[in-house]
Amino acid sequence: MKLLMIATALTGFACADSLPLIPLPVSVTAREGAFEFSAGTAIRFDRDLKTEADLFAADLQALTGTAPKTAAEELRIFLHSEIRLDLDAAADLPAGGYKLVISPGAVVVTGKDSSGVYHGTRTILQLLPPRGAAIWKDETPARLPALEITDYPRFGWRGMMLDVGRHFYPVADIKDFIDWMAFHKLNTLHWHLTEDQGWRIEIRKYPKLTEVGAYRESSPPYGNRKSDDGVRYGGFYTQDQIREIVAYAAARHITIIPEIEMPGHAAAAIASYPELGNTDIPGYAPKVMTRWGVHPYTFAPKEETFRFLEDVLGEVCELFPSKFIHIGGDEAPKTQWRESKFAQEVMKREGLKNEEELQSWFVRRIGKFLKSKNRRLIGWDEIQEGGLDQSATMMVWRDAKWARHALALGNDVVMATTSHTYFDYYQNPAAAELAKGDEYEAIGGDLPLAKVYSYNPASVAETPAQEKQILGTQAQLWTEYAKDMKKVQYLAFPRIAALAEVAWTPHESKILDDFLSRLDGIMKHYDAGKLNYCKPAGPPGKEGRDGSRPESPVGGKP
Ligand code: TNX
Repeated sequence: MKLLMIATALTGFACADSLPLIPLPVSVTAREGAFEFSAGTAIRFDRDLKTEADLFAADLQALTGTAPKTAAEELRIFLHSEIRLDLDAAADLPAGGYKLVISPGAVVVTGKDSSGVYHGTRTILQLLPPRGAAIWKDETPARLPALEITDYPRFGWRGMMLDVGRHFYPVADIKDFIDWMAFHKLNTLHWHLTEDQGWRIEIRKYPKLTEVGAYRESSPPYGNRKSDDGVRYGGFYTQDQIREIVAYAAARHITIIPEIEMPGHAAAAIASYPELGNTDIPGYAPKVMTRWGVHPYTFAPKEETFRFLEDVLGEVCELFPSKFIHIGGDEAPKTQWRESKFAQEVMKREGLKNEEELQSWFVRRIGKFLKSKNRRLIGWDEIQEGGLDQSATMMVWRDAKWARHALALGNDVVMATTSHTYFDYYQNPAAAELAKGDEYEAIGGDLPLAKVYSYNPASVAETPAQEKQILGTQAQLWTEYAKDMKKVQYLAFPRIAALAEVAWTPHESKILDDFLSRLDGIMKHYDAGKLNYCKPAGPPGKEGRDGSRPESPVGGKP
């Protein structure tokens, strides 16, 4: 054992797998020696990489306490110790890919594009000791093992969905969440901005959406989902805040995909502008909902609604440069459309056989509008139930059969299946979590870390062409049971690490035990960043990885 440790110290590391990197790079080759990184190490950058260089410099300053010198490549100043950030558009790498060469004399990151360079800098940060580690205080250089990494993502869509409708998080919390996504090389934040229980985005043309729709009169407390706390709750993001967050994410190579829910999960919007609902049904009385679950309020299929939605989406398109705009489409009960004479007349007029077809007709109209804005429509998998436009992308959350259905029709798909990506489920046994207090309540169901890790989003594809239609995968953070960012973190981490590897690393390279040992290193970064993550419980009857008993898995109090 001692001999092995000495050998490791000499060569830097014994094998690639022992490097604390998540997601695991595509290829790592060990070389002789190490690069000595210190506060004096400078960053030399290609002039098109100023943003990446500045962000990396700030990250390094957070470690060493000193802002590293940065110099554009064309300034031929001598730097005695440097990390070089280069671009090589001709490099034989997929988009987002990079090469990292660490040698005793220098560290060089070469990206296919700027996102590749950014990913390379995240790898370096994972290789360095975390913030606050003793080494940063005593001024000994940190040793980066000499190596060559060639790395690129498996999927172009590596995402997290965050629901801010059920609970609302301040701008600073969203930025912090984005930083942690970037640390894991995730690149898509699907921002679920509207819900029955709250509308969270300022729309200039319709001020009541936030005056009325952003507030509810009560919420269910933790531990008793069928009751009411009687406390008014709400909040929303101004357009300036949204621009700020979009720019913050973009600098970190994360695209934000906004979601505006229609025709269901729309009670808050309908409460703000009641004329947009099915006003001709008995007992029509929309309000911002105070309980979770599925509610019957849906937009009426009338011209006024389409004008409203196009105006809203017009403002959304101005705020969000993403190619995709998410229009929701999930869990839209058909009860009100069945009851509404007006909706039934529209169905007759348009020759639609049932309410599912009415939803597809609704979605097609919105799709046409988005196309006119040069955007692509994406929606939850229910939007295919009544027929589907070829250009629509399907976000599959229910059974894999809906993925197969969309793939067979030739549509693109993002895999977001409940079985493997619902981070609002328990990651340790529910009884153990609830024993710690009501604030540990999750929606239900089990989704342990290992199950997330086992996910193969492409398993539904039957041909290589279908495999290409799978754009990627994302995890969902529905936030009925996450009143603050601490609880969001507790649900998200460390499962986010498993998802990141599912989305980035070739499926054949994934080995659970190896992932878990690398996760030990990543958790040191979590600790240093004061992230409120859930410590995974060990196998039944044995001590957990952190020494705790599985009956009482340790986790910071949310
Ligand atoms: C279903 S998944 C929903 C959400 C809930 C979630 C809870 C989907 C597209 N809709 O509205 O928050 O279940 O797990």
